[in-house]
Amino acid sequence: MLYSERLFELLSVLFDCAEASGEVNAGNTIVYLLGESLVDAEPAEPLPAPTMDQYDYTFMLPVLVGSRVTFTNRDTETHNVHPYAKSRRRNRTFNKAQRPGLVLSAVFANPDSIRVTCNIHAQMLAHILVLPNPFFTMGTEDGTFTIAGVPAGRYEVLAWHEEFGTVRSAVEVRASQTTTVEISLTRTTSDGSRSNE
Ligand SMILES: [Cu+2]
Repeated sequence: MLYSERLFELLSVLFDCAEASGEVNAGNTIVYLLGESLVDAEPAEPLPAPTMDQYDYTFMLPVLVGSRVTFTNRDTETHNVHPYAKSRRRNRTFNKAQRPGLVLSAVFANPDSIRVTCNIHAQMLAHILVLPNPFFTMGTEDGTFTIAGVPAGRYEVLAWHEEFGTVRSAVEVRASQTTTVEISLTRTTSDGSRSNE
């Protein structure tokens, strides 16, 4: 197939946070696709190098398998980066102090959902989703998402939010058109265990 014949599609996802309160930020949602054929597909644009910046709040970071994550500390206090991989065989777990300005980095080699805590400040909690293909995005505060350059095909689309868990649905992305998916996250869709996949 000639490159010019390759069909790239746009998948847009509308986020509808039914029970959104002032504390829930739709932007803190990771939306991603799963499908065998996506593993070797090229993203529409190169992915930015993932950075987890510590600035004293809860946040999420989607990461492509095998990419190097940089941890920065812009606060004036020492933090501590402590990722909990689901299993040690899947990804490295470590626990390192991080003085202001110090930069740490790590590579997460397998798909995983990783909680990251700071052992010094109990309120600090972050999440890294390590994903098997580059077709993912973070939401925006108005609840809309766009994943560009998705090859035509049938996929699973997943939305993950710390408070709402994971919502899955099926999507068929057709050639030469924009596919729209509406996803509703409510507290009842969470499995209650707060785990994510
Ligand atoms: Cu801290």
